[in-house]
Parts: sequence; C-alpha cells; structure tokens
Amino acid sequence: MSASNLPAEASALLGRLGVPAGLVTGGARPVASPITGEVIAHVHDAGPDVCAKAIDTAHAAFLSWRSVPAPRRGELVRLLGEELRAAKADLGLLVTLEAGKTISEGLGEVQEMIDICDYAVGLSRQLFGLTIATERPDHRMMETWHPIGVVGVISAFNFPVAVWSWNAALALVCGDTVVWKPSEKTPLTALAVQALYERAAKRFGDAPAGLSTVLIGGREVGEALVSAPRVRLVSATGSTAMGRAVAPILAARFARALLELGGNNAAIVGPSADLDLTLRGAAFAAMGTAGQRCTTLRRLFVHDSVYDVLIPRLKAAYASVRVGDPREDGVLVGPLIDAASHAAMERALSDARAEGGAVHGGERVIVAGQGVYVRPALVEMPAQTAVVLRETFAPILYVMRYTDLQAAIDLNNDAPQGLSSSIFTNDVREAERFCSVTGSDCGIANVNIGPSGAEIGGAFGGEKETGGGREAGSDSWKAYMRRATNTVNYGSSLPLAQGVKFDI
Ligand code: UN1
Repeated sequence: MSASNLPAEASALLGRLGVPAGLVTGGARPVASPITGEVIAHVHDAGPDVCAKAIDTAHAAFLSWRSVPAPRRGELVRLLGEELRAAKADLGLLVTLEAGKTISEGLGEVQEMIDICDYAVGLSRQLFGLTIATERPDHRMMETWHPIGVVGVISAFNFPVAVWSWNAALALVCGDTVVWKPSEKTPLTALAVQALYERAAKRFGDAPAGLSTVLIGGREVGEALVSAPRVRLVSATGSTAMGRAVAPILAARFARALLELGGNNAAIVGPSADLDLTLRGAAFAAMGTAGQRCTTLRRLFVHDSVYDVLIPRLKAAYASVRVGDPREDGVLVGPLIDAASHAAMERALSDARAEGGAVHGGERVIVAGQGVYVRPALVEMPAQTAVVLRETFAPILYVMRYTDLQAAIDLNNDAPQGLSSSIFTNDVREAERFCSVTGSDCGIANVNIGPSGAEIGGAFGGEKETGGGREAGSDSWKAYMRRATNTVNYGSSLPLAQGVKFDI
C-alpha cells in the first residue's frame, strides 16, 4: 500500500474541482475512503426543510426551463461536457478515492459522463414525434413531446457520477429539472459534479436557480424525493430491496419510476468459442470494479467440451490478478466498498461450500487500516443452487458445466433479475439463438463480449427484478418527457372518428 495522506489528497482535489470547503468539513456525516477506511471528509445532511425547498425551487425552475428551446438547453449540457473534459483527471481520481475504482475505471466513468453529454447535445435537436395517418378528411394527427417536470435521481456508490449524468444530461435537454440524491457512501464526487455543473451554468448565463441540485443524506432524503408530488419521475439505481420500497410509493401517486436494480448476469461459453477472447472477456466482466457493477459477470456456463481448457486458465488469472491500492499501476482489483460487503461475500462463499461448491480464492489479502481487499473468488458449482441465484455484490464468479445450449439459456433466464448476459461462440446459429425471442431474457444480450462495460449509445437496463427501466441511449429520452397526441381539424366539417353520428 503506497504511503499517502488520503484526507489531504481528497481535500486538494475537492478544492481544485471547486467544492467549497464548508460543504465537506464540519458536517455530521463522515465519508470514508475504501482504500484505507480513513475518514476523508465530513458532509452535511440536507434536513427535511432543505429537501422540500430544493424540490420547490426545482419545480419553479422547471416552469421557466420547459420554455427554453431544446437546442439552447443542449448548450448548457455542452458546457457541462466541456467542464467534465477539463476536470476528467481530478474527478476520475476522486472517484478512485471515494469508490475505490482503479484509476482507469475512474477515468472511464468520467468519460461515460462526457459521452452522454455529447449524446444529449445532439439529442437536443432530435426530440421528435410522429405524424400519423388519420381516418378523417382534412385532419392531421401527430404527437408532440413535452418536458415532464422535476426528475429525482437516486444513485448508487458503484457508479457514483456516471449514473447521474445518464439521467441529468437527458433530463436537462428534455426540459426537466433534476434533484439528485447520491449514495451516502459517495457524496464527495456528487458535490464535485455539482460544482462543475454550477461552473457550466454560470457560463451558460441564464440558467434558472435550482435547475440541478444535489441533496446529501440517507434514506430520508430518498423518501422525500419519492413521496414529493412535484417529482414526476424518479430514476433509482440500487438494490432490488430499494426498488421494492420505492416502486409502490411512486405507483400510489402515479409518478413514473425508472428502476435500475439488481443483476445476476451470466455468460455462456459454447464449444466453438475463441477461448483467448473469452478468458479476457470473462476476467474483466467478473473481476473488474472488484465485482461491484450491476453488470458484473456472476454466473458462467461453460460447455463440457471446453470446460477443462478454459477453467484452469481462468483459475490461474484469478490467482495472479493484482489486488491492491487502486491508485497503483498494474492493480486491476481495488477494495470492496466496506466491511458489510465483505461480510456478504463471506456468507455467500460459506453457503456455496455448503451447496457443494469448490471455492478458489476469496480470501482477504491485504489489511490496510479498515480497507477491505479480497482475492476474487471463482467457485465451481455442481449446479445452479440457491446461492448462485442470489446476487452478492462482490467478486464471486460461479462456474458450471453444460451440454445443451437451450438448457444453458434456460439457466441464464432462471435468475430473478434480467439485466445483462453474453454468449461466447463462433457459431452463428448459437449467437442468433441467444439474441432471439427464445434466447436471453435480459435487457442486454451480447455476443463475444462480456455482460459489463456497456457504452452509452444503447438503452441500458433490464427486466424482471432489475426493474424494467432504460436509461442512456436509443429512445430512453422518452421516459423523461410526456407525449401528447394532437389531432388537428383544418376543414370546416366535423367528421367523428369510427363513423359515429351525433347531429344536433
Ligand atoms: C452499474 O453497474 O450500475 O455496463 C452500471 C456497465 C456500465 C454501467 C454499469 N456502463 O458496466
């Protein structure tokens, strides 16, 4: 572990990123870095009054922002993208300090923010609806997309800044305003992003106050957002348990929910797979980000004919991958976020043993203060038992043999969640089968790449207990707008639809 002074490093970064010192000192909420467990800042929780005021201000901002032409709204997001480009190194390093990602992954996360800003700028000139053939003469039917209102964003520790940007960049060009509750584990990166947003807003000139706000705090802040009548859409990323708490409250008040919940992602390795490529793809997807992505590869089904070639090589990669301080060159696996996550990993490994699994790795390897470092675990399972079907947010890969492709696809689909999935194969029939109607039931189904590391151009999200939401690219923007169907009569008679007569 390299010698360093994390609190000083964090405070220098926060200063460079423009976060006022008063926001990160003197508060009641300590913020620990998973690198050593050291407390690196103390932030202030937003009380109920601050939350209520932020939502009111966001609503007032919406009333003017909705009338700003969308391409002009895009200009604000363009400026935000510029600020992110200029601050990429500092913000990426802050992600490393606060979330424990490797330097490359911290930078990658900020790059994902830049990408979505670019995407949203283009989108700001493409928010179009359809014109539809009408059955009535001298009529025109069309649809118009309008801003929806205040969007609440609840994000998780593992993508502490990118998830906000997927939502905020789209919401802002769509004419909405944004109130963000980041994970209580990662408030510093959120405050830094807010500072960058404020720089962009200042350069923009006439952005209404409260267009984008961050509220630091625990569960009560999330509850304030979810239950506020003025928050018309809540985009929430986190556990399925969190989604189960959030969804009924939104449903009861007919607000929109965009849920990005658990994932228990699988990959199938067919007999024809390129095993070099599979090895790298599986290793990154399973061990990258210390197994703490929603899209992390957690289940690997390997065809009997290649199992004894691939798995020894994968085990060797597990045994040799460098675990350690995520700031060090060559380290590919950083710390777990906290001791609770380590406890969950230990429980899962013990259950796996009890269910007949052979565990390779998984032991705690470095003790750096309170920092929790583990060697990723590869677990050979005799079958898809209960523990395999349970998402454990830690670097555990369950490996199983299969002989029949459809049986492997069924196993892929047996998980209660449906986020991401992959097949490694050079057989076009297998690849197409996997992507077809009888293939993977997940929101993401890949061929010859792992299930993680999606780019922003596609819609991101999944089915079943993953929550069904889609964010980022494709037509995900529609979740942030309301659709009006307009029928315009430019004639002088009034023919009724379906031939109904009503002559007075
Ligand atoms: C998440 O883990 O919450 O596809 C999102 C990926 C990233 C996003 C992960 N682009 O792995």
